[in-house]
Amino acid sequence: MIHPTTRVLAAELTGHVGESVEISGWLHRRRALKSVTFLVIRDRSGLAQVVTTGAGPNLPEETVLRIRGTVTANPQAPAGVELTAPTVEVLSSLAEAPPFSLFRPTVEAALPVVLDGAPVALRHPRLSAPHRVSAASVAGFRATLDGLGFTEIHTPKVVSSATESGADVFALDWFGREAYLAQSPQFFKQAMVGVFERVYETGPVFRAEPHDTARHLAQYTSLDAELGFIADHREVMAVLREVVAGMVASVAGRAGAAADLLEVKLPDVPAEIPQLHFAEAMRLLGVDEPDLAPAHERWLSEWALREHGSEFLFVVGYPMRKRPFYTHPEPGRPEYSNSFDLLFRGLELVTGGQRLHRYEDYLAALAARGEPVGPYEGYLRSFAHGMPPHGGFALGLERWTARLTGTDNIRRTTLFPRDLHRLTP
Ligand code: AMO
Repeated sequence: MIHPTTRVLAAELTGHVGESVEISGWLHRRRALKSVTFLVIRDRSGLAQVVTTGAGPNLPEETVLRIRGTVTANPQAPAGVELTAPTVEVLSSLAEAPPFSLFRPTVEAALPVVLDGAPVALRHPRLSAPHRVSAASVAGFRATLDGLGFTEIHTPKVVSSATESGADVFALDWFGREAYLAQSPQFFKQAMVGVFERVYETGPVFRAEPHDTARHLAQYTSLDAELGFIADHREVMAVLREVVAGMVASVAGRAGAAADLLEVKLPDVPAEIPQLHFAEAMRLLGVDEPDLAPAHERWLSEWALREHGSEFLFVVGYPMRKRPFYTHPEPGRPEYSNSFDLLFRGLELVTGGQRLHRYEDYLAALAARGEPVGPYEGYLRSFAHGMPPHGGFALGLERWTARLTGTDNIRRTTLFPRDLHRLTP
């Protein structure tokens, strides 16, 4: 038998003026003045002020408390209410002092200090806010794709062959056999188009890239989608546009307070996101490269904002030689591909495109790259048994949240980052 809780949340107190209520949370701040002591209590909804006459209980900050008191209107108190005449019960052990003050409006500590202390540091409202934005974004991703007839799938994160490129995989011992951490759910999501037509997955992926940058992690969260019966990559881009708009709307609706705290400026998602062919991008940039460098991405983003008033830009038609073997070439211009990247505020946020779907095309693509068929045998079975034209995309969740919240480092949008140097906490 579960007893209904009598707990009232901090944000709900305004609806209970004059009543005796019970709140629970962490002692965010204790401030003793001459004749009164203020206890600020933090719970998942926000902060509540409690006033005791006299010295009040001398408890260390972060101790977990349950407090019963009378909700009293006070225009000077945050949100206009406070709890008076309280009785205080301690629920945790008396808290040790956190590595830095969690009650100050901002955190001055350097990023490594924050990350080392993450389990406690994340209690700071400004440090948890990006993760609330992230959670709301994922909810929007799911809701949009659910509405478009997609099925959510969960695929293995330990695999027997590399999915994206051989060089950047973490190898591990799997009962005496060599195995790898999955770089993406690419092959599985394609195979599941053969079952469900439209699928999506949100989950961890692993990249052993030795990049020590503000936008690379060795483990990140990939928001993947794949859909069948498309004419070409442009249908995938249209779905992606809906997804991004759904994510923005969900952040506004479900994480409004966190977004406000971080002064997030939510982007407008144009009905039609501007697009630029890779060859045209090279011409504008005045260079001739097989891929876009980070500085090129920043320049093109500024160009899209200037020319089209858009914070998003599709770059389509990347050269085939820089794309994985499953990529569909551009009809009539086989050196280019039916693939795209979506740039957002200066950064590559999404990669996607149309895939090969005929068995014989896969055999030819692997042969042309001098790659053996063996490791891909299982993957290629789907194509031997009939697959529709299809395509999909993957959006890097941490990059999205970082760009959205304007943070300088992707690690601030990851609860417990894993990178070249960091394996704890
Ligand atoms: P790709 O390898 O380009 O494509 O990855 C897709 C998106 O994932 C993000 N991303 C990263 N985020 C943080 N740290 C990293 N090391 C990192 N690497 C990539 C980026 C990127 O745009 N299978 C294809 C997708 C597809 O075609 O469906 C793939 O994985 O935001």
